[in-house]
Amino acid sequence: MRVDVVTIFPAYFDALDVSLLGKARERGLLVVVVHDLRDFTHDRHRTVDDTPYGGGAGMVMRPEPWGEALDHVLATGPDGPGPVESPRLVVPSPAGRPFTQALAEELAAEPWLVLACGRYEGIDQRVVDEARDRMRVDEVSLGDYVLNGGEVAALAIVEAVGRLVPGVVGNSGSLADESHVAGLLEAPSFTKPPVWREWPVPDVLVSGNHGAIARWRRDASLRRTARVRPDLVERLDPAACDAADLVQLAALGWLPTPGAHPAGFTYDPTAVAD
Ligand code: JEK
Repeated sequence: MRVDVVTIFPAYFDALDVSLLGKARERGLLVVVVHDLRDFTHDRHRTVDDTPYGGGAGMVMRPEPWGEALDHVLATGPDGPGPVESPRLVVPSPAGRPFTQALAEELAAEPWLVLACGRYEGIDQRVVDEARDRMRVDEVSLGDYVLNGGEVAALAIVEAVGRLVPGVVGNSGSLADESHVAGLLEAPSFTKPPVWREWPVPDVLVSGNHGAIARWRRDASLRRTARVRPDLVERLDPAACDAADLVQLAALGWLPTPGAHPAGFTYDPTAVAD
């Protein structure tokens, strides 16, 4: 996969040379090319921002350098043979749609991504609207909090997408594992020593009983999700739950929602046994 990043802070992306994705890049599985937006300015001060039309606080990124930067990126292409399809443009924005694992999986199947990192109050909207005439564009948000620019979001997106590119994650079994627990938080993990500062590892995990371990992990996962992410339990598919799941969820007050489309669960405190 080829990823082009456009930013006024290329140094943020030095972090990609470290660790797992750094190795994938050495092996050529992931090619990340970072472009400095200021290289596409023409004035002495390499200006990329201006005051907002309509007034208001802060500055907005001018469209001209962005147009030239995207023209330059499109004039190159992803490495490898085959027809050159236009890339997917991903624009981090606090006003974007949520970046999810489902979108990460979709993007991991693409040969070519472009990430446009804004700063200040964001990029002149015409850049995104014009780009939609020549490529697929997604404005995405990492979550409901405000960052100072798109770079940290772009790093997170490259990491989330990059680890899904075939051959990038060393332990291929660990990715297969992730789909069967989709929609739930994971159970806690433990390693040696078996007792640390008088805190033992849960007995079942050292029992060697693989059936009991799988059940304990599933119940721990359901309990943790119900406690910290009830929104995920509401959207759980009852058809993807076994009888023991339904017993654990009922004990936590969650019952399948009758007649709901799509199916899900509803919290009913009267269902909790005391
Ligand atoms: C891209 C510039 C900074 C800061 C004004 C007023 C309420 C803020 C833009 N999850 C995420 N949070 N933030 C970003 C993100 C932030 C960015 C840019 C992404 C480019 N900034 C900035 C303040 C404001 N807004 C109304 C929200 C706008 C992000 C992602 N992905």
